[in-house]
Amino acid sequence: MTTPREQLARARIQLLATGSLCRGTLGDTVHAAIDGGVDVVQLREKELPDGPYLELSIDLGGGVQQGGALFILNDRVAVGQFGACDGVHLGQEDLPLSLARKLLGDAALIGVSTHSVTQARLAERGGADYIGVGPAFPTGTKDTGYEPRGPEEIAKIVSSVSIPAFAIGGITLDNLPELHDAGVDRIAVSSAILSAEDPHAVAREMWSILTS
Ligand code: TZP
Ligand code: MG
Repeated sequence: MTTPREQLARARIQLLATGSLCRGTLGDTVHAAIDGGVDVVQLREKELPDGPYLELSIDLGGGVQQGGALFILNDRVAVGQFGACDGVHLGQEDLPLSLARKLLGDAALIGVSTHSVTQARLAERGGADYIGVGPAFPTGTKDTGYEPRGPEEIAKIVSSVSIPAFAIGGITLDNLPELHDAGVDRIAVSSAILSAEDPHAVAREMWSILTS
């Protein structure tokens, strides 16, 4: 059987899943995207209190995992302790990695958002399973507080670690080729897939660019 870490090692596209960005239901959109090649789904619902977030994660997570994708929770370590996910994703301002690891145990996948080579190496040394690296391009989805890094800087950060590193922020079908040409082969995407008329087609096209 493939372990979650083996699955992560092969992953190319992480989808940040937020219902308000979808044209249809969150569930239909996520499943279409998984069919198109998304291999990690990170549930990102900033406004939902823990109770409804837990219910949503149980509803969505089983289907995501049955569809062959990993299921990660944005930030919510306490909800992650319930166990209905493969792990959590932490921002620089969230619970420290060492504490999240103590609470969730070795089996959990833990990702960390990074914005520089220093942060990327710190996350790797601290035992992160993967990192996000961004923002690559301007994005309207999150006020990141950081200037867009651009393809060359993102590729430099990605290549500074040996754990999986997913470029994030403003990635679209239009700018993905330049990111890939710079040396990036894993991405995390929200609006370009969720808000597309055909999320399946966009995910599939992104996957084929990343694997070309
Ligand atoms: N963290 C850095 S950029 C970003 C997050 C959550 C937003 C990514 O969304 P999009 O719509 O792919 O730019
Ligand atoms: Mg966060």
